[in-house]
Amino acid sequence: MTHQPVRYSREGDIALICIDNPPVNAIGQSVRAGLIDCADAFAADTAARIAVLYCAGRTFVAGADIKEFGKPATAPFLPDVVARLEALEKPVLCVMHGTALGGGLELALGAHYRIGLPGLKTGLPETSLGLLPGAGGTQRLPRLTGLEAALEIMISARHISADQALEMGIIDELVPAAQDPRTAGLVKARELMAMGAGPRRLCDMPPPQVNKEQIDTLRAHTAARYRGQNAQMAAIDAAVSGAAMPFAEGMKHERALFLHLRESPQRAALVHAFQAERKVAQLPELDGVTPRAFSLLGVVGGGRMGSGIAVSALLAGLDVTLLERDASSAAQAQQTVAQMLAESVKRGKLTDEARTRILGQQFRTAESYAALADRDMVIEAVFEDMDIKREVFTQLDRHCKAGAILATNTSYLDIPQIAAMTTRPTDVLGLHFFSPAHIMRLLEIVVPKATAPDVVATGFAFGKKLGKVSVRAGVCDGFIGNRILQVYRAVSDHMVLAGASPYEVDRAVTEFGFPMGPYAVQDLAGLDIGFMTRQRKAATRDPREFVARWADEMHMRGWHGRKSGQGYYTYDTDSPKGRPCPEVEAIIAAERREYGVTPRNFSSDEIIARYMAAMVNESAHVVGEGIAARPLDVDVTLLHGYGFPRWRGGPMHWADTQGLNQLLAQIEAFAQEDAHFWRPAPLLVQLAQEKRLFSSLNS
Ligand code: 3H9
Repeated sequence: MTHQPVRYSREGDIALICIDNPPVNAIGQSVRAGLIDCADAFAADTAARIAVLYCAGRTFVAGADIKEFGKPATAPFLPDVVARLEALEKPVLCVMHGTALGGGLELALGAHYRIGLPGLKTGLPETSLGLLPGAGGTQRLPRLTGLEAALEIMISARHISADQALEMGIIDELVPAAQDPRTAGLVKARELMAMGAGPRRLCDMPPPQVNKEQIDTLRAHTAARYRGQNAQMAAIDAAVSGAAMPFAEGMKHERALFLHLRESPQRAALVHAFQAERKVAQLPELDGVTPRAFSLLGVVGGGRMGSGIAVSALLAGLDVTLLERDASSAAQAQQTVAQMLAESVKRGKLTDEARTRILGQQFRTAESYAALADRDMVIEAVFEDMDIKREVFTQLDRHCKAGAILATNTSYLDIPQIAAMTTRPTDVLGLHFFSPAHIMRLLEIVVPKATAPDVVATGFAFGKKLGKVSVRAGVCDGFIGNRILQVYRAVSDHMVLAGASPYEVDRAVTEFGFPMGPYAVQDLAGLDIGFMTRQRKAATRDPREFVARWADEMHMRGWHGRKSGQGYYTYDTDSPKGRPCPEVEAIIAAERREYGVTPRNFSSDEIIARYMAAMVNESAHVVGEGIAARPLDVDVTLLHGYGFPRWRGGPMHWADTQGLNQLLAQIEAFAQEDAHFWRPAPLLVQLAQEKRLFSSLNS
């Protein structure tokens, strides 16, 4: 028998409508059609007095089926399905469990009564996918919770807890003890029948009050916070306009706005980002490979990075021993970890009791490698120096048990060389965290050729446990992210030498959607970091490569960026975020004179054209060389580690929207000026010739 995604049955005088569409009961065409059939069956079933709508599996409906976006919409449409349910003459009770999101909550709002199971999370996260709630959410939720509360839910796209849902009236009741949705529904349905409850429709409720002043403030705030994005403002428009119209008119307006957003490039980019984040961990090399144990973790080095890694693991419930070289460094590390955990309590990520328990039972510092003998996995996070790493890995090899995984958090050193310091190179891999490690979600899992498949699988299982987005990277200087970063920073310096100011570059880049431009980022990281990187590379650098000496000059003057109050920008109490500095421009002007450069103007468009062309071209090199498994791995890396605007999908997705031929033509034109820097990536050339897109390599 073929699987029916929606089933109708009856228990006594209670009709049961069960959605069963794994994994998350998303509402696709077959579910919509099934719901209409079941609503008709219930209406015609004279023995049924009430219907219980619930879901099989781990969750109520998690939303409309994302896979249908980008394809022509097919009837029946979700707003009509919800309306059909709401219009029924007999009461419908909805039981929500798991994650009832987007179209799932909208479906529930069409029911006449709603109960939630413990652990329920609900919300309208459509704006995070570049959409607005398009099945009545902008019209029904404000009638239930008031306009402001409903708008906050839609704009933030956040998940609301069961308790909050009860408080806001989204559910009528929170089932006190864990029950399955069907049983909970039957109990509540009997109670409703005993009370003689009839249909209760949100569409019949009066529209919400509109406080114009508050809405104006919200609009201004939203426009600033979600700069460049369309969906949040459209959601406000749908809900506010709907409050001044009859329900049916409001629904029409919502639908028109929804369909417009559905076709938008921002929706395509945001859905790409959502799907790419899930696909990064789907790699053929992991199929059927069982990860090793990793619940007992060791961390070597208790600086900010090592402590952040320890905290990230502690928050995920792992047991951590942190090794430092002496008692005073260990005490310092203990303090840093305690402080980070206290901050997590402040941010609401942890209770105070849990913090005490973690520090008492899950965490300890040590000063001897022998303390790491029982660890399943050890991550080294010490200073970036090969001699120091040699000492660490020699000791780890000596003391760690057989089968323990030895990981390095290096951001650029040669991992095969580190692995060769041990007698077990198959057990070595890179786990490259981003700072602060307990907050940033990106984890590059760097895989030397010799690494055993179950060690790679353990890296991914570990990343998942920590709530990270893990991306597989091959071995090269900078792996995926920092390698691409070096190139788009370099092209910025090229433009500054030719006449753009660092402030013009930063402005163009932030207007494009990055939270900060490359020079503001360097100030934040510290100009001393860039100086050390240049020193490290000096010996092996190709003499044709342009290296800005103004950055060295700034470093020599003690200008280390934000922390010293002066970098590319001047930071003081008047300008905590920094203001342009004429002296920086003078230093740059002197260098232009040395090179005999007559400065020229750069428009924002030209800055972005060069910046993005450099980023895309290097990304294509990275994919072509197999450093990134697919274009989507580059996108996820740049989205989560480098502030790439999510609503543009990542550099490879963005490149596809621009047309690869056009990008290649630009790069070839730039190569006329500087053939050394602008080397068109063979993969880009090939795809452009074959009229294919980067996305063709994602499946
Ligand atoms: C909407 O509803 C529009 C309506 O207003 C209007 C209509 C007219 N569709 O994340 P996971 C897949 S817009 C299809 O790994 P978790 C997901 O790709 C939608 N598939 O699990 C993955 O597949 P795979 C509004 C979906 O436990 C698998 O399910 N809703 C959908 O970490 C497991 O997902 C949202 O924005 C979907 N809607 O998290 C909610 N959702 O195994 C989006 C998930 O092949 N979803 N899949 O990679 C989520 O936030 C999370 O998936 C959820 C589960 C919290 C539900």
